[in-house]
Amino acid sequence: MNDMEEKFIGSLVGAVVGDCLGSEYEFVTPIPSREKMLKTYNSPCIFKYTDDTAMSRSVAFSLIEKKKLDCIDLAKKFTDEYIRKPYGYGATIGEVFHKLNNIFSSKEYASITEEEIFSPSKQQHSGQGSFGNGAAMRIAPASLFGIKSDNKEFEDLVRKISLITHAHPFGINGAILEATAVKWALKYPNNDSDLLDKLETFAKSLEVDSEQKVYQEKITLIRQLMLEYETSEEDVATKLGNDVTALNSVPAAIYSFLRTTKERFSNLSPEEKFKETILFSISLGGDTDTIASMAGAIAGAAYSINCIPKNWIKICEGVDDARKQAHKLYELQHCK
Ligand code: F2R
Ligand code: MG
Ligand code: MG
Ligand code: MG
Repeated sequence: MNDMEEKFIGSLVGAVVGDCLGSEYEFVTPIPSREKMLKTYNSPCIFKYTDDTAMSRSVAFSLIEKKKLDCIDLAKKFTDEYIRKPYGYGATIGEVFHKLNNIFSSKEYASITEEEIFSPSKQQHSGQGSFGNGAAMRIAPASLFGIKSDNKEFEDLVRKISLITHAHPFGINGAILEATAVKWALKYPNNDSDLLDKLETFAKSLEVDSEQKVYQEKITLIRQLMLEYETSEEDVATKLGNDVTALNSVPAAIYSFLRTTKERFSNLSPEEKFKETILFSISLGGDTDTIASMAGAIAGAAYSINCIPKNWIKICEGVDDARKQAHKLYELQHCK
């Protein structure tokens, strides 16, 4: 297996591990100490995955099966999975799936249009759309699939995957920035661009027509945090956020990874850096499964599958499937 395939697998497995381990503490207060956390992860249990992984699996499955983005197929896969197991999802996303289910049950599949598929998400929150982090939390497979796409193609791919459930610009832009970070990490440490510069350029173009430069402001905050030797979890959570919105979770996930590239961690092995990313992201509290899953997708891509602790791999549900899906996405992009 070559380095890039190991990074593909690292990314999808990293996302599953973050979701499974993080879900133990989603909205738990107070977050226990690192020692207590590590003790819990040493206990002989299986940690189950949640909606984050359920939706990522559908994204990967659809891209692999169709070899392109087919939004109608992906919407059907999301909906069938939700109907089969509707627990642990965002508070309002179920409305989208019930409407999609009505479309799929009342019409001939071949007659359904993309416009109809995007309509339920546009109706959410009085027509504003959702700004939850549900589009960003499932996006890593798109980074693998779009590894060779140019910026425009990549943005379109992520935007359409997001639009099935999340129509608010904050929800979509969060997914584009998370996907960009994962794609960048697949080329780390030999990437010749700086991640924050890249994200800032993307955020500027995404927010060019908006009065609110919300993601650009978060990137500035990450830059400031990167200059500090260390900042407490509480301060990072206050500055970057730790809730179920994309704006208050994607920047926290990106920082959780970037922090491990600081000089003060240069003596850590890649495995220790992956662990540090996950434990720090969970220690931020709040939406821990999702922040750890998004951080895990970036760190797993950067440090590769060999750096994900074997004892964590063993206790997380869904790792084997993530491995297989990453392998197939690798074959799709590198063995044509
Ligand atoms: N839902 C959970 N965990 C339980 C969280 C309970 C918590 N106390 C809380 O909800 O605050 N986890 C899973 O949900 C998150 C992903 O959510 P997703 O897919 O984005 O769903 P949804 O329903 O679209 O949005 C999430 C919440 O944000 C509010 N919201 C979204 N857009 C809004 C808008 N335009 N105006 C006002 N509120 C908006 C929704 O009402 C939802 O409460 C992940 O954490 C996943 O693990
Ligand atoms: Mg979840
Ligand atoms: Mg919603
Ligand atoms: Mg969550």
